[in-house]
Amino acid sequence: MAMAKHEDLPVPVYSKLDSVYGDGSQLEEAQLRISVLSSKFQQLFGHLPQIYARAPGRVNLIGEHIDYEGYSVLPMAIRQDTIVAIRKRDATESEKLLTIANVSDKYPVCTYPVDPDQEIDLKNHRWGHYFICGYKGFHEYAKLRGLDVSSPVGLDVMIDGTVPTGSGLSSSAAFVCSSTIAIMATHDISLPKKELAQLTCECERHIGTQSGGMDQAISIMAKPGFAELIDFNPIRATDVQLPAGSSFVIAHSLAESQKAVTAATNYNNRVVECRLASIVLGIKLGMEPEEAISKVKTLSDVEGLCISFAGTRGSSDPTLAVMEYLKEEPYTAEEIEKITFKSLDLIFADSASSLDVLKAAKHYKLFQRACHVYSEAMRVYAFKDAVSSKSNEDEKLKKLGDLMNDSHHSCSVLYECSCPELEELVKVCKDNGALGARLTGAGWGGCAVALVKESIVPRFILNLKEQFYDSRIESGMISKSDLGLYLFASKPASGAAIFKF
Ligand code: NG1
Ligand code: MG
Repeated sequence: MAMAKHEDLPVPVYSKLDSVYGDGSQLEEAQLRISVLSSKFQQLFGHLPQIYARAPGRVNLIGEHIDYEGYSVLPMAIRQDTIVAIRKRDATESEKLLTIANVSDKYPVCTYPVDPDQEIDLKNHRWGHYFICGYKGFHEYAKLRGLDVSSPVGLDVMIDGTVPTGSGLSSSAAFVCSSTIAIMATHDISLPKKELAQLTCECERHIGTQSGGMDQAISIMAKPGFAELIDFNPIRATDVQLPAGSSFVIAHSLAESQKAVTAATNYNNRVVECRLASIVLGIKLGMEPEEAISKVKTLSDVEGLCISFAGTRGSSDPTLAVMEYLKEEPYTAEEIEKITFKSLDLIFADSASSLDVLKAAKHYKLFQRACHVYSEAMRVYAFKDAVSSKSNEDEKLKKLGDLMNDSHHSCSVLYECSCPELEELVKVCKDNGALGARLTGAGWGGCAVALVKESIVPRFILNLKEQFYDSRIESGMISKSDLGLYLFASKPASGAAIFKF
């Protein structure tokens, strides 16, 4: 009998923590976290939780800002995660509320009605909104599948997260995925990981960022010891064994990236620019404007058209179409509308967050954004090929490092999603022997990831401490005892899991 594929299986249910946290110091830490969670839960709600669900953060090794354009990416899960403790209230219990608490005092208790159709108040960002993303998403799914959860009951919830927030390590996806899994588990519903990855991606969009599906896919489908090549449409994960003798060091720039708050000028702005670039390219490559607007959603949708373009050029590389048909100077809205024969407001009429982008934008850098996306998509495959090539370890590592450096340069110059702190940090990494270093996640702050030979990791970390962090410790930006939260080497960790003790 053929073995079921990993992505077709449901999230595993364990009765012991060591199935996820091993048997070392991580296990001890997890035991402590669970005991704090359960006692605080009992204190607040007067009952113990029924179920715990955990989902990890991730570091993206290469493939930035291309998941929402339909291109494959290559992340790995990190050990830091979010654990959700949950109890479904009895239908007879009078109080019908979603009560979301946190073990940390930094996060005040949030309450929401049990209404699955509630709107998330995006203008007033609250940390509990991420749980509601999962709550809404679960009910949308249930409705679609005709599952009977028609009279929703209250949920008592307590969260413990160790993924640093605003760091490009996907604390948000860890939170949304663990919440969704916890809610599903209390309703005795489980589904294959690939479906859950798709669902949680849609869940997180309720927060107002038009994100791709990378973070949720890796958080749910990760396997210990492997990075994953994640493909979209449909979502699929392929194991990638990283070369021995190397390590990835994650270092925080200490600039916090508040993606949910700055979406209109940063993240969603780039999604809109990519959409406009793909529509303009579609038209230039022979589509009728109306057809391009209705059919071309992403830059990967344009690729097929480039094959016919290959006839005149001898290559179907979409960057050649970009060179030929897009101009380097930024486009004004009027210039684009002359090509599309439709106002931008009408093109994006069904997306409130895109209309926010249009209001805030002065111009649109179609050439630069498209160049980044197409070249970054090729670097992901080059990275995967280099990992599995027959060359010796040193050559492999050099190739991987070069690709990471090129990726950073493209993010910084073409996609403009870096910031001065990240530039400084990436330079410090390279000066200290990193084979490659780049920003990771959305950017505009958050972390860098550096590929470092295993043998120099301790020295490398010490040098970064001296050259980047010490002055920031002195100025009181972070405390010395917290340095380990901002600077650490990471191995590929395991994906989401449910605990029932
Ligand atoms: P971060 O900012 O690291 O959560 C975001 C998106 C990803 C991807 C990267 C850029 C969300 C939830 N995630 O990651 O889908 O587009 O930026 O590659 O918005
Ligand atoms: Mg995020």
